[in-house]
Amino acid sequence: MKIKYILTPHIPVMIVTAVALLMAAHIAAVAAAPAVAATASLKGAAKFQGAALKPTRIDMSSDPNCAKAHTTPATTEDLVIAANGGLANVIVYVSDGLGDRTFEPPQQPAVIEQKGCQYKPHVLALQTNQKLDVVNDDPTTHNIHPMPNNNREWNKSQPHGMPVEEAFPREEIAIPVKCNVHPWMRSYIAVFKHPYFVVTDKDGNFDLKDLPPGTYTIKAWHEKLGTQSQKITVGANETKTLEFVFKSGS
Ligand SMILES: [Cu+2]
Repeated sequence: MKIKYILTPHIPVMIVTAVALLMAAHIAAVAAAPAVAATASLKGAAKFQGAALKPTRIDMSSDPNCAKAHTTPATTEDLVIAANGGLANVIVYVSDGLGDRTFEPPQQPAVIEQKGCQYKPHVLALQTNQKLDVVNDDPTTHNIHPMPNNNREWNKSQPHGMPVEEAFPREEIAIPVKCNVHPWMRSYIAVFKHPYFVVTDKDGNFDLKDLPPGTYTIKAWHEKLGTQSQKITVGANETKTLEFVFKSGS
């Protein structure tokens, strides 16, 4: 009976505490939920201006497992130009204008595949601390080796099917990546501390969505043709068009 007497007065206190905690959690959740804010978008294209350049063939004869994967000769992807002049593999991103906002990495991992002894995609962009899944479905061993300036360098041998998981904690545009086994294998990985970036598609087009309205410096990066910059102001629910023209040798 004595024990009961001691415990009983605590139960209402515990209930009150639990209710208070639940209420606090609810208030915190409501406060943390993002408001449905009006957003802005930037749409456009990267173009190549200059003499037509043919892609370079890759000789994969040193590894028959790589050569066998191609029915037509594989070509380099450092300059992919569409028939209309659209330039692929350009990273278009917010370089300035976000103030001191901070962003959590997305739950979804970014994925880079080694397919037919080439990196897919050739240019990948992801957020700081976002998980990177490196996939090797080729019937050969690769050795993925990013060579960063601002992140830790790593170098991993990856037999067929073996999972490799990594992440880059610091912003860097962009990290050259090579395979230590196959010298023709090259890609770039760009790391951003915010989610406002996009890579142009095979026709050179991009669509940068869900931007907070504001004034931004937008940059467009290409591994061979350098970086271009434009300043733009976009309002709530507004879409603006941007074009970046890259010239051979510029
Ligand atoms: Cu390789």
